[in-house]
Amino acid sequence: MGADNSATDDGIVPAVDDGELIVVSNRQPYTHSYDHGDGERSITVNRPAGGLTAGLDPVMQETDGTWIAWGDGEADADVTGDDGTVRMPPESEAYTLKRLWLTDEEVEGYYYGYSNRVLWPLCHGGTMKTDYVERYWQRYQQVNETFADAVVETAGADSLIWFQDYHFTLAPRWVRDALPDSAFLTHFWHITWPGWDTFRACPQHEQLLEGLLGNDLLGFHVERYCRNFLDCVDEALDDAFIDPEGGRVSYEGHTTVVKAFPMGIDADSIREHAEAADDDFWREFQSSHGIDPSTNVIVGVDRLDYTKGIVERLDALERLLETRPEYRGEVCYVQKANESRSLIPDYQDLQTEVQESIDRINDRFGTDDWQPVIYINEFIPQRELCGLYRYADVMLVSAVRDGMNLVSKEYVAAQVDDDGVLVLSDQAGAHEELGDRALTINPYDTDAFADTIERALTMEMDERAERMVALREQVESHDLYAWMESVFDTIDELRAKDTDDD
Ligand code: GDG
Repeated sequence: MGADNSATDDGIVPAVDDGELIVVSNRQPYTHSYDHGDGERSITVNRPAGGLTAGLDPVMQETDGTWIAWGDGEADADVTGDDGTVRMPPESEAYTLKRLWLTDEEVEGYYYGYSNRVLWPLCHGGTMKTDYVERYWQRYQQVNETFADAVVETAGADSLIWFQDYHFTLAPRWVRDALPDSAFLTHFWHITWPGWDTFRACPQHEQLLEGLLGNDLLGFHVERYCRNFLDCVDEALDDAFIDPEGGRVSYEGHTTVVKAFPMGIDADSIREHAEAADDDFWREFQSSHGIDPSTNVIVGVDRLDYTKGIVERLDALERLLETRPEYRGEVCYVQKANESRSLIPDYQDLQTEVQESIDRINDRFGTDDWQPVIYINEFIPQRELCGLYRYADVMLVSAVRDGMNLVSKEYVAAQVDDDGVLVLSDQAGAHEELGDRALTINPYDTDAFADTIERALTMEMDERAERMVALREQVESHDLYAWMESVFDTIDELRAKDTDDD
C-alpha cells in the first residue's frame, strides 16, 4: 500500500449502503480559513494532515457518508449551507460534512471545561487536576445533546454511527433511545480508561457509563482499559450484567460489546516521507538548528501535555549530562512540542515548566558551540517530521500515562535505515506491542531513565538493527488499515449476528 493509497483501494469499508455511515468527532476533517495573501481576502481549505482523520476520509468518500463535527474554522460558516452542511472534499464533493456551531460559552464548558479539565485528567489518573465546575457539566450535556440531535436527524434505520473519543460520552445513549435497533452505534475511546478506584471520584460516573453503554460496540486501545471499564460498570451499575470473558455488558435490555483495537499508523506513508527526506534534508535541518553533524541526536515529539512526561524526560537528560560529563558536547536533544489547550492553567504551567527546564539545562551545560537542547515549538510539515524521526539516533517516549502514543510507532516506521533506538515508557499503550524490542523506562525513575538513555546511545549497530527490524515488522503489519479492517469486520460480524437473532 503506497502513500497515495487508501483503505478503499484495499476494500476496507464497512458493509453499509451509501449515506449510512456517520462519523462523529470533535475536530472536523476539513476547516476553512481566510487567506490574506496579495492584499485580497480569499478562503482556503485545510485538509487532514494524517492519522485517523486522513485514513477515514476515503472511507467517507467511498460510502458518501456524513461527518458531524464542531465547525471551529474562522471561515467555515462562509462556505456552509443554512443546514450546516458542505460537501467535501472540494474537488469531488463525495460526502457531507455537517458542522455544528458552538457558542463561546459551550466551547468553554464542553471543550476546555468538562472534556479537558475533568475527563482528560480523570482518565489519565490525575484526579488532583480535575475541576468539577457545575457549568462545565451542564454545557457538556448540552453539547452532547446537540450532537445527538444532529445524528438522529441524519441517520436512517440502518445507519452505522461511529463516535470518536471522550467528548461524546453521553450522546450514544440518547441516540440509541431515538433510533431503531437496526441502527448500529460504535465508539472508539482514544485515551486510557482508569481503574474504578480513580473513576469513582467523578460525581457523574454513573451518567458517563450509562451514556457509553448506549453503544453496541465500544473500542479501547488495549485489553487493560477494557478490563478497567468492565470493572467500573460492575461496581457502579447494580443492574448491569457483565460477561468479562466475552467482553459484554447487558444493561437495561441492551448489550454492549467491549473490545481492544490497538490503533496503528499509516506506516507506508511515514516510510515514504522518511525515504524522501535524504541526507541533504538532514544537513539542512542540522545547520538551521545549529546542530553539529558529529553529535548524536535524541528526539522527543509531543503535544505539550502533562501526560507526555516531558519534564520527567528533561530531568533524565539533565541527570545524564550531570553524572556523565563525557556526553557533554556529544549529544543533542531535539524537543518538538506544539502548544495545546493553552487556555487551561495546567497547560500554561506546563509550558512554563518545560521552557524553564530547557533553559536550565542549556545554561548549565551549554557552551559557545554546543546547545544541549533544541526546542521546536511550532507545527512542522509531515516530511520534515519524518526526516527528523529517520535521522534521530534515539527517540524518547516517556509518557506518564498515554492511551496508545502514535509517535512511538511513527518513529519506528520512519527507521528506513534500521539504526534508531526507541526508549519507551511502560505507561504508554504502545508498550504492549513494542515493549519487547524497545528499551523500557519508568518516567519517574530518573536515574534508571538516564542509564537507559546511555544504553540507547551506546547500543551496537547489530543490536539496533535486530530490534528495529522486529519493531518495524510489528508496526507495518498492524497499521492503520489493519486497525480499520479489524473494527469494520467486528461491526459487520455483530450486525450480521443481530440480524440472525431477529
Ligand atoms: C490521543 C491519545 C492516542 C505532533 N506534532 C506534529 C505532528 N504531530 C502528530 C504526531 C502524531 C500525533 O500528532 C500525536 O499523536 P499521539 O498518539 O502521540 O498523541 P495524542 O495527540 O495525545 O493522541 C493517544 C491517540 O489519541 C490516537 O488514538 O495514541 O494516546 O492521547 O501523529 O505525528 N505532526 C506533524 N507535525 C508536528 O509538528 N506533521
